[in-house]
Amino acid sequence: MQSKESALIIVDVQNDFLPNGALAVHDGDQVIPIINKLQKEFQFIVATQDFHPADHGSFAANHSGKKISEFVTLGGLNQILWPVHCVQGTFGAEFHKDLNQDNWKAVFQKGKNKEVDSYSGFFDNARKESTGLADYLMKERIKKVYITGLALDYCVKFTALDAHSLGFETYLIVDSSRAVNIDPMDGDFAIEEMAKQGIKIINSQEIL
Ligand code: VGL
Ligand code: ZN
Repeated sequence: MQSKESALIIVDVQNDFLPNGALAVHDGDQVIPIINKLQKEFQFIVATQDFHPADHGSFAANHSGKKISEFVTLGGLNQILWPVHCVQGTFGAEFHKDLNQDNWKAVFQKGKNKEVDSYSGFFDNARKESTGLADYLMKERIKKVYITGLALDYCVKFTALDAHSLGFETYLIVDSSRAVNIDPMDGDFAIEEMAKQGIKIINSQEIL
């Protein structure tokens, strides 16, 4: 069992990021049994949820003449365009039914402001608004965070980078995470970038 100072952060294990979902991550469903085992080792568990309004600016469908994986400017930032995904109130935004939610302390939703995307579970991409996750973890005296889920090259990576920059001792549990891999190397590059920043890359076996 991990100490009371450790938190497991489960990132975006939602139907739209799983096989047959709108923004399916290859083999995304394979993370679920591992995450359920990991949850038994943590006394403190939180989850993040990508939770967009239907008119969100990250959706290609909301920019006439633009296609998925093309770019626009959103919130003053370069924004890649995604298929419509994780729309509030839809099945795609729900957590997978096999993911154990019984011991979660809280869920932090992100991507609710249509004017800016939000990959990290802590801040939007412009770092203007916070979800409250950092204050919550600090108030609960969490010192170490273990981050896993979907997708490795987007929301997991940015959540881990923010956790590290906020001063948490940060671990990426890599075998219970999968990348979108718009470019086939994106997942590998994401791991390299996290490691270079000082995030510790581990396998679930090191905990289980
Ligand atoms: C994500 C792309 C768009 C993620 C969310 O959860 O990694 N990726 N929205
Ligand atoms: Zn999204």
